[in-house]
Amino acid sequence: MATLIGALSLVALLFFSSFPPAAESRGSRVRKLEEESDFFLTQKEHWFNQTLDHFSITGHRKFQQRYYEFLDHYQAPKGPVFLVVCGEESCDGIFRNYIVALAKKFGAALVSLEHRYYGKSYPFSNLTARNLQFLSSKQALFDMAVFRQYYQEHLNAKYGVGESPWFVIGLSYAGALSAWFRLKFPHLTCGSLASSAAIHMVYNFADYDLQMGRSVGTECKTVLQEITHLAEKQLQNDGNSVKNLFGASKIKDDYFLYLLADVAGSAIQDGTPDQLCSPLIDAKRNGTNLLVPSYLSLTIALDLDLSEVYSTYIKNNFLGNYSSLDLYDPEYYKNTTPGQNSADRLWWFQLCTEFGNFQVAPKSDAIRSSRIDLRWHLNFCKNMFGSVYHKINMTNVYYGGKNISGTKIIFTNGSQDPWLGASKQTSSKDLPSYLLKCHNCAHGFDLAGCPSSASDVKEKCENAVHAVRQKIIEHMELWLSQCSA
Ligand SMILES: *[C@@H]1O[C@H](CO)[C@@H](O)[C@H](O)[C@H]1NC(C)=O
Ligand SMILES: *[C@@H]1O[C@H](CO)[C@@H](O)[C@H](O)[C@H]1NC(C)=O
Ligand SMILES: *[C@@H]1O[C@H](CO)[C@@H](O)[C@H](O)[C@H]1NC(C)=O
Ligand SMILES: *[C@@H]1O[C@H](CO)[C@@H](O)[C@H](O)[C@H]1NC(C)=O
Ligand SMILES: *[C@@H]1O[C@H](CO)[C@@H](O)[C@H](O)[C@H]1NC(C)=O
Ligand SMILES: *[C@@H]1O[C@H](CO)[C@@H](O)[C@H](O)[C@H]1NC(C)=O
Ligand SMILES: CC(=O)N[C@H]1CO[C@H](CO)[C@@H](O)[C@@H]1O
Repeated sequence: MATLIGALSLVALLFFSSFPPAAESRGSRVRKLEEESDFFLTQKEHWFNQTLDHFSITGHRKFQQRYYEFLDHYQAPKGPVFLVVCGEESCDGIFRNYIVALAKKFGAALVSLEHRYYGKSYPFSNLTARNLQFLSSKQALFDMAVFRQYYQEHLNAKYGVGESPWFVIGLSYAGALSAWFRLKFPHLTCGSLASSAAIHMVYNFADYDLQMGRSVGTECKTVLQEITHLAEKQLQNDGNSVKNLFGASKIKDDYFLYLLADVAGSAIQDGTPDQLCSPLIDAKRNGTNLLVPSYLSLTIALDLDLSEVYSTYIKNNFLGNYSSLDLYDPEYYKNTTPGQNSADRLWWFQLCTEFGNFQVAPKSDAIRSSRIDLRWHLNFCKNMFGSVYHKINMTNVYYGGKNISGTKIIFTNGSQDPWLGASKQTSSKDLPSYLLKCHNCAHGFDLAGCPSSASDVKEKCENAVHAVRQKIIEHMELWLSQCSA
C-alpha cells in the first residue's frame, strides 16, 4: 500500500531529479540508493546503546541504535548541531539535500539517528506484534532526547564546546517528530522545522482522496474516477482479465483497487501529476465520441484505451523500481524477519496503533473505490497484528493535533500534497506555517526541492520553494541566536 505508508521519505524525494514519480516503497529503492553514494553526505555508521523502554522502571534492556554524523561544515565550538530526524524507513546515511546548504550557512554539525526498529536499529530478532510493543513515537522522541544528550557529551569530549544550540529538522513523519520534540523537550532544541508533517490524526482520512481530486483538477479527477468504476465493474465480471492487463493477476480484488488508488496518490504526493494525468486525459478526449452514458456500458474500445493507458503508466512509473505488487499482498506484511523490507510492516503497526489517518474513500466524489473504507483498514490491522489496541485519538490528546502548543516550530506544506489536511492550518508568531503554492508543489519540497518537469512548471515550483526557504532561514537565524544568548 504505497501511499498508505503515508509519509514519503527523503529517499523517495531524492529520486526526483533522475526518476519519474517515486512511490512509497522501500526495499528496491533503498538498495539502489546504496549504490549511489552521491545521494549521501555520509554513510559511515556509528552505534549508540539506547534504552529499550523509556517508560519502565524495571526494564534495563538496551539495543543498538544507528546514527551518522557529518562535521565538514561544523564550526566548533560555537556552531549549532542539526539533528536530522529519520522516519519510517531504513536510515542509510545523511542525504544531500537542502539541509547541506543550511549546514554550510550556519556552520552546523549534522547528526542523524535511525528510528528505533527500522533499518538496522531493531531490538529483537523478530518483529512479532508482541515484540513491537516498544515501537511508538513517544519512545522515539525519548530516544532522540537521550541521544541528543549523549552526542552533546561526545562533541564536548572532542571539541570542548560546552552546550551547543540544537535545531531539529524532519520531513513527513520525521517532520511530525521534529515538531513534537520541540513540544515535549523545549529545553533540548532551539527550534524545529516540520516539513509536510501530518500531526492531526483521524480514523477516516478521507481528505487525502478529496485533496487528490482538488490537486489534479476536475478533468483528471473524472478520468481517475472512471477508471475506478471500470475496474470495479470488470472485477465483478471477469476479475482476472482486468488484473492481467495490469500484470497483477495474483493480487486480491480489494488490494487491486488499493493499488489503483495508490498509483494516483503517489504521483500527486510526489509532485508529478502531469505524468499521470496527461496520457489519461488524452485517451479520454480521443475516446469522447465513443462514450455513452455511464449507466450503460462503455464501449470496449474506451475501456481498453483507458485501462491500457493506466496499466502502461503503472508498469512504467509505479512498479519496478518504486513499488512492487508485493506491497499488495497481505503475506508480505506478515513477514516478521527484520530486513530491508520490514519498514512496511513496522509503519503499518504505527498506523494501526498510533496514527490511523487511513486513506478511506470519501462519501461522495471519491477517486478510490468505496470498498476501501475504515472497516477494510481495521480488518487489515487485526489480520496483521491481532487485537492491538488503537490509540489513535489518544495521539491527538498527547500532542494536541492541529492545536499543538509550544513555540519555535516552523511548519511547511505543499499546496498539492494530499497530506495537506493533516498538517497545521494556522500560522502564528510562535508557530509560523508556510504553504508552498504551485501547480505541483507536493510533499516536502522545501527540503527536497522540485522534481524535474516542464520548465515553466519547474520555475514556478522553484520560486515557491525559494520563498519558503528564505523564511526558514530567517526563523532559524533568530531562534538560534536567542538560544545562544
Ligand atoms: C554498548 O553495549 C555493548 C554491550 O553491552 C558494549 O560492548 C559496548 O561497548 C557499548 N557501546 C557503547 C558505545 O557504549
Ligand atoms: C520471536 O522472538 C521471541 C523472543 O523475542 C520468541 O520468543 C518467539 O518465539 C519468536 N517468534 C517467532 C515467530 O519467531
Ligand atoms: C489521442 O489523439 C492524438 C491525436 O489524434 C494522438 O496523437 C494521441 O496519441 C492520442 N492519445 C491517446 C492516448 O490515444
Ligand atoms: C528500473 O531501473 C533500471 C536500472 O536503473 C532501469 O533500467 C529500468 O528502466 C527501471 N525501470 C522502471 C520501470 O523505471
Ligand atoms: C475518536 O474521536 C472522534 C472525534 O472526537 C470520535 O468521533 C470517535 O468516535 C473516536 N473514536 C474512537 C475509536 O474512540
Ligand atoms: C482544537 O481546538 C478546537 C477549538 O478549541 C477544538 O474544537 C478541537 O476539538 C481541538 N482539536 C483537538 C484535536 O484537540
Ligand atoms: C502548516 C501550513 O503550511 N499550513 C498551511 C497548509 O495549507 C493550508 C491550506 O492551504 C493553509 O491554510 C495552512 O496555512
